[in-house]
Amino acid sequence: MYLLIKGGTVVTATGVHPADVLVEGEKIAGLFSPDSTPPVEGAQVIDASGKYVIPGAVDVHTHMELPFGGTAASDTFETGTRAAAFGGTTTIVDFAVQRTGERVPDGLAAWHAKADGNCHVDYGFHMIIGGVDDESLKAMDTLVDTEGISSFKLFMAYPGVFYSDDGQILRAMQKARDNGSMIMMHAENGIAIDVLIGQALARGETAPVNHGLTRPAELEAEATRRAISLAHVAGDTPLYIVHLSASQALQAVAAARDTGRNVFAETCPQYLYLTLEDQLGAPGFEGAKWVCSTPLRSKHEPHQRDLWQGLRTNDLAIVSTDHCPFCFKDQKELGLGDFSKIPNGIGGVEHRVDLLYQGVVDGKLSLERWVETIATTPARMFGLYPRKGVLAPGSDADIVVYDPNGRTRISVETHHMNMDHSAYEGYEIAGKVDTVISRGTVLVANNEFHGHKGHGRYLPRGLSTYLQ
Ligand code: DUC
Ligand code: ZN
Ligand code: ZN
Ligand code: ZN
Repeated sequence: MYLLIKGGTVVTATGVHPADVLVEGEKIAGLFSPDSTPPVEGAQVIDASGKYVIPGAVDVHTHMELPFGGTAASDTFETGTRAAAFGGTTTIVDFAVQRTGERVPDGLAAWHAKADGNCHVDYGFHMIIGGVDDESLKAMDTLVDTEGISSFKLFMAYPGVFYSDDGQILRAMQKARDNGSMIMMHAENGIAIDVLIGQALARGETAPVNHGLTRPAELEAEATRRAISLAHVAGDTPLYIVHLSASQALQAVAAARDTGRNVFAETCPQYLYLTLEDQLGAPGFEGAKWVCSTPLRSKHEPHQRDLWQGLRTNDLAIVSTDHCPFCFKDQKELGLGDFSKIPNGIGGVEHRVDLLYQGVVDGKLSLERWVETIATTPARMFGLYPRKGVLAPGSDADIVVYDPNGRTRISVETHHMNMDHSAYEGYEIAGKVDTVISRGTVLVANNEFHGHKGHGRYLPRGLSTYLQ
């Protein structure tokens, strides 16, 4: 069974050139310059003229069905991966959770049970270690060796929930150094933040915007620096800072990278486009829609400018979504009268490819860098390359045809995520996802969904191939 994507402009991390892409079964069979494409009998042809052909995007930070603050993220693996596909994302890496008090294998089994047979696109897992002790440290080895999980997330935030203290972090980093895995860090000083939250509530400052005001950039920077130091002391464990939002934290990452360290960071579209002022300007309790951690930063500080620059210098290697959707009604509303009870998270798995393409249109990123930050580097960083993240013979045929002459208007009326609002309501993008192919199967064409749940398979991952 052949599929020929004809007449398009192929964009990869290393170049832009006209090429036809031939797919055989689930794999890419070859790329041909247009005048040398051989006739392929019986091939289904997709006309990509005037359009870009890019590797299916890889979102390495999602939270389908994450339990949080007495509720759970509103996208299931089924609804969330369908929305991902609509937005051109053909691989997700979600965070399996060891809850505090739970055993790691039990947490992992629960995550497999949520995802198995329900996904529309391929998926892998990182593991959140919610309790670092002798048993969970040993489990890290097993996960690397036999479960295809080569990255572990720790939290310097959320005391009492996911939090690890510095000693626990150091021990987990030493274990990761020994087994070759990556430590992913939620870098915010949660102990200090909890003091600020308590003081704000005592003053009667209960509105959503206080979420951001009690999580100052300096406490993200401090935790980022501390994580970098601990990784150094552990023996230069590879370290990946998640959802970086503050200029000061970016400076810490850049300084570590300038000394040659394996320190990496991602940011997310919400930090590139949304600000604290969006939250401040929202009427009543509506600001809860923009509550996420790390928080949105003020437009009166240079965070967004610096994040775009960090994407160009590779001090920010990846854009992922931290997709963690909660409905306004009954979920965000849990924080009415107390901002600290608003479930943290913004849903955006559907919009990352478009929002970053707008960065290309605005002259902030090259086409190659667009593809690199949303597909190629995520695959390399987390042991999925060259199966994912590249258009090359032998790679999975995960392909997006992107129309630079199309238009996307983001709205709750048209999105496919299981959310009753959109953090990006009314945003317009000068480009549009046209056709989405996962392992040779057309999932999205002409705005219609042709996939079926269960098509998406679990991806055991290898060690990172991005290290210096
Ligand atoms: N941040 C969020 O916004 N949601 C879930 C967890 C996190 O760290
Ligand atoms: Zn986090
Ligand atoms: Zn630098
Ligand atoms: Zn997250």
